[in-house]
Amino acid sequence: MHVERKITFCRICEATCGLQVDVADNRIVDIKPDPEHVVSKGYACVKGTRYASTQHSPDRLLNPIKRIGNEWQDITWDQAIREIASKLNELIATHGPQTFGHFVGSAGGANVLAPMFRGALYSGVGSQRMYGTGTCDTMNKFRVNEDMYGSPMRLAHPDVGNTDFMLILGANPAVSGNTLYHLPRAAQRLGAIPKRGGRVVFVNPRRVESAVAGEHLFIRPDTDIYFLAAFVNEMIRIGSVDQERVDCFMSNFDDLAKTVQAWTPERQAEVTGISADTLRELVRSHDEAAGAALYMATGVNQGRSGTLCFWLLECINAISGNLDHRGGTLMGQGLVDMAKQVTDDPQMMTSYDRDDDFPTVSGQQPSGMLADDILSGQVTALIVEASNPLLACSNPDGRLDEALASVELLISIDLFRNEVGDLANYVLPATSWMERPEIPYALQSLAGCCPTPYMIYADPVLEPPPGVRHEWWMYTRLADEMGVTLFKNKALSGLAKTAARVAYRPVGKLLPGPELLIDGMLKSGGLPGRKKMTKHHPHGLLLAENHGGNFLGTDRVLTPDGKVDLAPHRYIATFDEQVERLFESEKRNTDRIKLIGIRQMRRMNTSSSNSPNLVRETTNYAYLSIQDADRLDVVNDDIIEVESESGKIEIPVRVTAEMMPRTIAIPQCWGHKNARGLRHAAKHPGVNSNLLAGDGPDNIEKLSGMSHLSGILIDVRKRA
Ligand SMILES: Nc1nc2c(c(=O)[nH]1)N[C@H]1C(S)=C(S)[C@@H](COP(=O)(O)OP(=O)(O)OC[C@H]3O[C@@H](n4cnc5c(=O)[nH]c(N)nc54)[C@H](O)[C@@H]3O)O[C@H]1N2
Ligand SMILES: Nc1nc2c(c(=O)[nH]1)N[C@H]1C(S)=C(S)[C@@H](COP(=O)(O)OP(=O)(O)OC[C@H]3O[C@@H](n4cnc5c(=O)[nH]c(N)nc54)[C@H](O)[C@@H]3O)O[C@H]1N2
Ligand code: SF4
Ligand SMILES: [Mo]
Repeated sequence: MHVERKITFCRICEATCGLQVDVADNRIVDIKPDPEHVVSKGYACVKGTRYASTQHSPDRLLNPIKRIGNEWQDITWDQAIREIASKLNELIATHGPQTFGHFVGSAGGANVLAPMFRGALYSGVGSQRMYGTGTCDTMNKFRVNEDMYGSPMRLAHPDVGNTDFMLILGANPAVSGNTLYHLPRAAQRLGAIPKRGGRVVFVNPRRVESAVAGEHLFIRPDTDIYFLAAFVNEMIRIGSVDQERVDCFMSNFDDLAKTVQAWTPERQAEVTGISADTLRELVRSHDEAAGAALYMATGVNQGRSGTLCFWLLECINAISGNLDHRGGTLMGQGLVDMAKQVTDDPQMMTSYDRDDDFPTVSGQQPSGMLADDILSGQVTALIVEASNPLLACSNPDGRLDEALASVELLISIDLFRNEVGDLANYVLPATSWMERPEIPYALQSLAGCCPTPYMIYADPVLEPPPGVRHEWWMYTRLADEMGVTLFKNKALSGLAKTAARVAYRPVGKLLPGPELLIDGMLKSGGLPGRKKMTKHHPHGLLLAENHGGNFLGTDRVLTPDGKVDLAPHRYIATFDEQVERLFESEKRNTDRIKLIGIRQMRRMNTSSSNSPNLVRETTNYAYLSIQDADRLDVVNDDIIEVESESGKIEIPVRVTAEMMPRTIAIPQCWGHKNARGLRHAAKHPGVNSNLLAGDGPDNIEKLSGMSHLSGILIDVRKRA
């Protein structure tokens, strides 16, 4: 057996760690961390090193399949594309283009080519109905970037290697691999901050794994808005504002100051669980640090005020003089200036094109409206790509199952027949990241969200099975068959369609495919093309360090006046309308329990559940504090009933000192009870905590369309 070692990088999470993959006969023999990768330097987690069990799973789909009643039939790609295109044209002719929806999941974010072709198909058809788990994840940040800096993709990242003070709210980078900026070896790199005399403080309702790198403070879920408002107010009171920088480079400081003036450290303490003294001490320490950065992620994004929270957090970074400053937060430079480019793309800029008052942000409509939009007849055809929204999204009492089952034409593009696939009319098998040529995530590669700037390109490690296809190919073939022009350009559209038509014929092997676009991206960044990158820089190529001082006062600030907007008027209005009101209800509910989620090292959302080498537990558990367990009279393995306004579940208990009292954590993305195409997952289904999350207008954050998935009020009792 001839074993060949190939160097690549993992695309399961945003850490994109370097990997060495030993391959024989087009199968993975072994995966190890790549010790020579320029940033991950020999780190990789178990999800990456055990990917073979997903890649070579006996459940992997190897041909397109079509559902006829309860039976599945293997069909050819010609038949699949022909039948789907014809049904789509029929539905669009009857109901108009908005009837054709799309839903993309997190794995779609790792794919650099698919989004261009997916976007081109939908804009060619004229449909804006593109949803995704982005509105379960992080759309609030894109909204704020657009309003403060002029583009959704102008995203600042902490200068982890040089900072003296980092405050991290609602994130657990040591397990999650971090999100929206590139930080492999997160535990080690954050742990280096206290070692060099700085501080890292985790603000989190759970004492998370990452907190071993620094300090930890409990905060009551979904109260970060009061903490952040008081932080800004206290900064202004003690004179921790870099007034010169604010005057030169920022607008509307007075409106910001006025908005937060009622929020004293004492007032926030009434609901957050963080004392006034602790907050004052943090603000002083932040003020004294030579470079300081605040960062937040999904735990705060998924609350009811995710956009307002990120706005205030970015204001703290900006008015303290830390934005665009070494040791603070930096604006990276990618291969191209994607942030500038998307400002010319109406699909990517915030619009209010729906009938309700929810925005489309960065190309995504609220996933929390999907069931409503389907059940009201607005969406009759839906492609779900790389996602399992039935488990990942709010699904009050299974309403999304009911909605997806009623879609006239449902298509799942996936490696497996997951729960959505099971309801679909067609499942189209896609290539895995091991089978794709790629550069890392767009935010890393094209927007430069990288504290250690570098670039890597990897050829496919494996030949895809003969019956699976890349997503770019599927979208292009559908466009061809439907008669849709791609890229609003007949010549380009013709080229793409020809490339797709011949891609799987012998002649296709001789012709360049869309990988050429990756060459184009590398070369626009002044780097060698793919061939030279693999030959000379297989472990990545370090790029010039970012020292700051390259953003404020330059044409990279894309707002109309070239200044950072510290008080977008919609935010002030929303703050005034919402924050006092929610504070009152918060005070009324201090005794009640709130629900949050947990990411687990061996599971990537729903995607790892079918891997016997990763998931051996038979169920997920509800984690609760010792105080709550005493009060509820439960011990480990007792079953509790958990009820919210939207649903009810039963789940076994684990008692732990990690949890803040009056808070329960349940690992999300479990609940594979209908997983007929995922045989291992079906053996350990666990419980879907998103049956407790509401959907529809009352459960969606108005500025970004984010679903309310964390900090949900619940009632808990021991099962009789
Ligand atoms: N309560 C609660 N709910 C949450 C969250 C939370 O914190 N709390 N987190 C939310 C977040 S941030 C997210 S992103 C979502 C995650 O949910 P999703 O975005 O749906 O992601 P996954 O479950 O990882 O992936 C779903 C499918 O992608 C398929 N897949 C994997 N790789 C590929 C590929 O290369 N191509 C294709 N076509 N398919 C592929 C897998 O087989 C799987 O069936 O969950 C959200 N739900
Ligand atoms: N192992 C693993 N890695 C993953 C994933 C996975 O499923 N498994 N998913 C990937 C995806 S899609 C994403 S988006 C990223 C997300 O990356 P992270 O955002 O770092 O994800 P989490 O680990 O869920 O961290 C969220 C934290 O918020 C806390 N929290 C919950 N509610 C609140 C609140 O109201 N306030 C505060 N301050 N904290 C709160 C939770 O206790 C939790 O520790 O992770 C990615 N990486
Ligand atoms: S941390 Fe993320 S990128 Fe690194 S090996 Fe694990 S799953 Fe892959
Ligand atoms: Mo996510």
